[in-house]
Amino acid sequence: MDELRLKLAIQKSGRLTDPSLDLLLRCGLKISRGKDQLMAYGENMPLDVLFVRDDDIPDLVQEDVCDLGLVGRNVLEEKRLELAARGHPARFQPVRTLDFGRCRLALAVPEGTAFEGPRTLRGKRIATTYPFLLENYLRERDVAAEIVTLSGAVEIAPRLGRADLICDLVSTGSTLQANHLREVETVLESHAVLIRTPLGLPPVKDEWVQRLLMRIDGVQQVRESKYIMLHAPRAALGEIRKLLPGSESPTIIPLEGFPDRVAIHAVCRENVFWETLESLKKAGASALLVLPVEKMLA
Ligand code: PRT
Ligand code: ZN
Repeated sequence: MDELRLKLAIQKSGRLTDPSLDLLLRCGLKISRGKDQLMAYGENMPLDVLFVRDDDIPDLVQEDVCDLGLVGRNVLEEKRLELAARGHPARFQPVRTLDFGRCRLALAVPEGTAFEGPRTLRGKRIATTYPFLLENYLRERDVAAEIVTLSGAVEIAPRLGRADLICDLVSTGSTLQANHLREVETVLESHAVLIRTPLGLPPVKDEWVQRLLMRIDGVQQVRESKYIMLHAPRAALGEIRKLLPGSESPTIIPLEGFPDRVAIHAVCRENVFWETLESLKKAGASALLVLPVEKMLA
């Protein structure tokens, strides 16, 4: 019955590994994974996890080895362009944007070098590990430059005289700074995405994909969500509802012995700050309580 188990590829060891495993854990998946093991068996779901290099994840879905994958948008879009250049359509679909792996593919020039927009790039040598994304960026801006494709350590290419500037991933910017480079343009905003095969799956598998998607949505909503409880004068209900951040329909409960006051319970889909609590208090609220939300299913 192995063909009825979903296969999901995630990064074996790197920046996406921990947040990917954490997401799956929060979705309720229990896996047993030995060290250096390539595959982990889902004990409580028909879903197995394959641990691979992030660059291989789109290919595994493309070639139907895996049904799902968790990968950076940067890797995905590079692969899509590479496939297109070879005349192949991509056979993976991004189905969810995830709230980790944030970074950007950006152009950076050595400190002290002028940059006046993309036309400055004309005739320049640009080092990158993302030649297709860079080529696409240059083509859209009608700029002819030389792309120097490297497999890593892009940030030292200008110092080694191999390139005039670089196109690389940036998150905090400290690597650029350490290498005396200045970020000048964003080529692509990136974050982790869940991809799936566009192929129709057997109903049992498809049902689990839907369940997983629903759980992922729940997990992501919950991260920011808070449950808030308070007492308030009935007369201030309108004002208080307006103050509750990102809550749709609060529950209003009468308070025994206090005909003019009610209890309000609401799920706020944004963080609740002290300022909000202070405003609520000013509007007449008391007994304010803010709790984290553990799970959510819309
Ligand atoms: O072995 P494998 O091929 O699987 O791993 P890898 O080395 O290719 O990837 P890895 O683990 O470095 O990154 C995996 C994914 O994480 C990337 O494809 C991005 O989608 C995402 N990501 C998020 C990042 C960063 N942030 C990031 N900062 N990937 C790389 N970096 C690099 C950056 O280029 C710089 O060299 O990390 C360094 C530190 O960045 P700063 O700006 O914080 O200094
Ligand atoms: Zn990689």
